[in-house]
Amino acid sequence: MKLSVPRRTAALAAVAAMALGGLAGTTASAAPATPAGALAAPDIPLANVKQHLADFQSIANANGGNRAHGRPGYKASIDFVKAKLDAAGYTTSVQQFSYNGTTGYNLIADWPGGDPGQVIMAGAHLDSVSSGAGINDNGSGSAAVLETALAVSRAGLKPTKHLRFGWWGAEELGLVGSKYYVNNLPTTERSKFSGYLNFDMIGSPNPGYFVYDDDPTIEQTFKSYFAGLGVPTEIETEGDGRSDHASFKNVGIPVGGLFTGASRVKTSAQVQKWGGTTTAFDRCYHSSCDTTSNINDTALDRNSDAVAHAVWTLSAGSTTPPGPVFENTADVSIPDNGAAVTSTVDVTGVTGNAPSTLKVDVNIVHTWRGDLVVDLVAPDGSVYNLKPYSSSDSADNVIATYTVNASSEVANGAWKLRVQDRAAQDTGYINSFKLTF
Ligand code: DTR
Ligand code: CA
Ligand code: ZN
Ligand code: ZN
Repeated sequence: MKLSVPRRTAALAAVAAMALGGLAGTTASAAPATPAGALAAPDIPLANVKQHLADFQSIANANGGNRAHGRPGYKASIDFVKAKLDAAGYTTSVQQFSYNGTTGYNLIADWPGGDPGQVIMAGAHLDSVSSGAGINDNGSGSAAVLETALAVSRAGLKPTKHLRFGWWGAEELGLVGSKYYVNNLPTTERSKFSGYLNFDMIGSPNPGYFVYDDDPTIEQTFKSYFAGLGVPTEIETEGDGRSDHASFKNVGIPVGGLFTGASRVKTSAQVQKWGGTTTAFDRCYHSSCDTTSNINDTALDRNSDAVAHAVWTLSAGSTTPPGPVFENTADVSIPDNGAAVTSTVDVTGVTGNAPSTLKVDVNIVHTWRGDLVVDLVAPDGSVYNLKPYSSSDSADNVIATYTVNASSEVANGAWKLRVQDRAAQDTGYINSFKLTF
């Protein structure tokens, strides 16, 4: 049992703080396949996406068979996705709302960097209906957006625009979570959105390939991707109002998205185009059989890769090679409830200032990480809080990548990772500390 210690009100100084700036428009012309100077998106590994679906299935199995609003399986899904994003260097926040007398949650994840006045957001609803696990509806969209966000992190993407990702609660009850999010965005914030991309049911077992017919630039981005695969697409006609993009469209934000079909029956002409059978695109729509066996792998793979293509293209991201790396792997013991200790890296040979996306890889072994306050101290003594004290975070170890806007700091000099254990019991040590410029 931890001793209660006043929680630090942690002002996370410049750790990917994202203030949003002015409006950026989208052009009506067709988006280039990959803008000049931007690199093509990586392939999204289908196996990774399917692993997320398997994890969603396990969560449902362990929580009454569903991941519905107001049920334990939904909050467990939020916690699952959030943990992966935190470990990948995202700035995450969980937005609570109330509906039908129960608490709902939206998860928002910001990728540090990019123009805060031009926000590209990709999202999916994370809730299922109460009758089942909701693997296609909408584990498929949630998993593809999650894996794309993780791919952004793996690539060290440096987008021109600011990237944000969202997982919505209570969509099945009427787009409740996404409406709450948009309605609580001040008008000035809404006007900074360049676009919102929605992914709801993108792995249907008898799939069609539908593209939302909303913003022309976003629509063309998806269409050209599938054309490059030689896969014909159709305009999604029944989509208006049928998923979370409607919340954004209703306030004037450009939207787009993908869909592989629900209970509607595939026509014979569509069978000619896409294969499959003249039955429902998803015969398990809103049913208990919407499990991991209710997925078409080819559709899930193609659509996951299309998500990444759109995120890379519309944010005009480029993966510039990472700069020099400086690391200290010497173990430094952390006194229990005692004085702060440091691990130092001496940076040399880097001209000018540090970047706005300085990567700080932290590896601390500890049996109750909530005890720890972790700071990055620049050569001139400026302190950047990476992790605040938490009386409730009882998990082990701090193994994370933080992205710090250190652009006001001269690069060369002694950079320190400073760690202090603020509560008695549980001990640990700094295992390693690495800076990538
Ligand atoms: N309402 C969505 C499923 C859905 C039905 N038609 C469309 C069109 C476009 C996107 C999604 C949908 C749900 O049940 O979550
Ligand atoms: Ca893939
Ligand atoms: Zn649904
Ligand atoms: Zn859905």
